[in-house]
Amino acid sequence: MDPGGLIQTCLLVSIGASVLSGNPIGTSTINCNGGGNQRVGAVDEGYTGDVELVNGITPGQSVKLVPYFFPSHLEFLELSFTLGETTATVRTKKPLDAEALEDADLLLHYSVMCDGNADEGVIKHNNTRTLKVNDLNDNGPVFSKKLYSVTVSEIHPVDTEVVRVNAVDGDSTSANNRVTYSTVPSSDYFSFNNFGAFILTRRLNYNLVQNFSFVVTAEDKWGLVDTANVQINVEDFDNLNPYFSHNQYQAYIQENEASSIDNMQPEPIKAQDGDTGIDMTITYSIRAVSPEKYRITLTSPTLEFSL
Ligand SMILES: [Ca+2]
Ligand SMILES: [Ca+2]
Ligand SMILES: [Ca+2]
Ligand SMILES: [Ca+2]
Repeated sequence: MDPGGLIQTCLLVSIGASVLSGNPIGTSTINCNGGGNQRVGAVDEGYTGDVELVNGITPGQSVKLVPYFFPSHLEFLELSFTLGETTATVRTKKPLDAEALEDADLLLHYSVMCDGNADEGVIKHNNTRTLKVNDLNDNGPVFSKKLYSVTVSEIHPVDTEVVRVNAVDGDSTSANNRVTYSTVPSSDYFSFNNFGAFILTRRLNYNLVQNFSFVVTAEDKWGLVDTANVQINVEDFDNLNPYFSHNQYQAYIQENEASSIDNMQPEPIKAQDGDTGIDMTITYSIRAVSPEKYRITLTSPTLEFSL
């Protein structure tokens, strides 16, 4: 067998094994005399395990983990170190979360400090570290409400917005947190745009449709979804006239008699308002009497006939 091929094979096995064994993401050598800063590397969020192996600690020198810029970042980390040893290990206390690092550009900041004796006037130098935490798509969109219910007047202007839904995806990069919206069923009355807004596309008519129901879906690029319901209730507006059920009403009255007319045919005079969703008061009046020498008065809406 070719010896070169054998070496190559062994190396591949060795690299594979080191990943599986959970080696630290980065290694460094501490500088207790002047401090320093270093990028540890990058890792996907959710990672748990060793982050950094710190070498070069002088026997007897103590080191500690301290915050750098973002005190909250230390909630993810702890330092494993025993006095007298020359290495220390920074490891996770809990899974790394990209969303918790949004203010820091997804960089986890910390510092390993040489913990000199303050009484001796030793300067404690920061050895600052940054670890890039890659965002994964571990959040789906979430609607701000499960039910959006609005009431809109039937005279609401066409081409204007009626209601807008909103879903937020908690991921920290646009690749993972961009949301697209869709709705069912489609409607002749509304268009639905990708900002989550329902736009009225034709005049509403309370007498035809009193409410609309939709299901909206918000989806991120990787197929995580949330749904919500939208209810649009139409409110009647006083835009229609009252109308009589008959064109003509008839009654007979005895000669030389003044009385109330209560045998109206085909039925007592009654008008109804064209607007069915609001209780508008209807008032009646008599425009003209013919022949003019007779007088008819109206007592809502019974007719009183007088000579
Ligand atoms: Ca997360
Ligand atoms: Ca994420
Ligand atoms: Ca997402
Ligand atoms: Ca109306």
